[in-house]
Amino acid sequence: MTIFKKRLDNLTNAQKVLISRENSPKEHSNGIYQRYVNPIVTPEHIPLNWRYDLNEQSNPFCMERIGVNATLNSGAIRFNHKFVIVVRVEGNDRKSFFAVAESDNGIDNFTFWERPVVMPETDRPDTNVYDMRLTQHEDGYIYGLFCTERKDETMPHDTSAAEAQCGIARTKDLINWERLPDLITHSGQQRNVVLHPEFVDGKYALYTRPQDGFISVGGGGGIGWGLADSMENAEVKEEVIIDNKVYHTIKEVKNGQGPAPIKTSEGWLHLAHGVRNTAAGLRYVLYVFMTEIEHPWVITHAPAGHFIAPEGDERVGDVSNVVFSNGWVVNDSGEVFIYYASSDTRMHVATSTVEQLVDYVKHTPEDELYSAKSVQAINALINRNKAVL
Ligand code: M1P
Repeated sequence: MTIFKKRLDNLTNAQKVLISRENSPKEHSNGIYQRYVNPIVTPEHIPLNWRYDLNEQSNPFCMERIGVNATLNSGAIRFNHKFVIVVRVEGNDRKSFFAVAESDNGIDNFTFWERPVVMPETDRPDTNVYDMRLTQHEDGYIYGLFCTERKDETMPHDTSAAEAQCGIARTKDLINWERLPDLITHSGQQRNVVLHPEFVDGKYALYTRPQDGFISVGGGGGIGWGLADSMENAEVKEEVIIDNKVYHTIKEVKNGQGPAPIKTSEGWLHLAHGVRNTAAGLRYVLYVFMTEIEHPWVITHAPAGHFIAPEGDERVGDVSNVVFSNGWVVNDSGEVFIYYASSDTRMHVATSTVEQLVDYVKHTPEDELYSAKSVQAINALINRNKAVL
């Protein structure tokens, strides 16, 4: 057997085993959500014909020609009775693009569609696109809002100076995308922009994240909120901050809306990420909050601290100590599938239910911002427990 045939057989078999293996819940759960043993999508899940020249004549050593470095921050949607995620695939060349993968049960056997997404461009080509938030809007379209990154032309000599803005595209089938002009806001840069699924006062409503620089939000930051008359030429003229960065919390340095919120009988459930600084660099965790049904910009419940923080192997990757989510799905039974990436490297799922998450937001104490108050909260719990035991 030739080197080519042997290697290709090995690769094909290994990928089959990887994609078809069952995922199982991890032993420990905090009662709020359930983690799973295996990541759901890794670079090894990427189809071989995207990475290898499969012609033995032109690739006798069966070398990988186009490498994939990471599969991360994925938008998610229930589509044609499948769990569908739009994965941020990052090549070895550092360029990210989108690719759709689907699963029947939402926790394993994720398989990529035939080709990556061909995203149309505006007059200003995107250097890099990533972190798509999918919203099934009541206007009938599925919108994908994502970060479009380009060179910051105001700093021509700084080869790492970049500008982040919100790219907008819409689709009905997740294959053919109509690119719309980038969102206009009156902040320097934008990342983590998410479209609310319903009209508010007859307008499109957007969660934003204004920032002064590309990495640092500077004096800006917080999760913002604004309305736009249309998505064909989306402009948020007035942006208000609805969830601020706060000193000595998990969102001290920056934060950002995750996926579009889930509507429940008690309010809108939101998933977001918060960032603090440490001697080891930035630490990204996920947190949850709830807003009023009629006023999705008004927070009603904000549990203290993180909801999901990097754990075990999740802590290590390209950008270590990071969990990030821009996709979750609710099925017909009210089960919630939370798709999150660890350390900008691979995708995971955690499951919960709407009922559990509503209980979590309503009954987890809020952050009272002082150590003494945290001790008071624990003592109050001990006292309540003494009364029942
Ligand atoms: O590297 C961690 C994350 O950093 C950015 O998030 P934010 O804009 O909140 O800082 C994004 O680049 C995100 O893709 C990345 O996972």
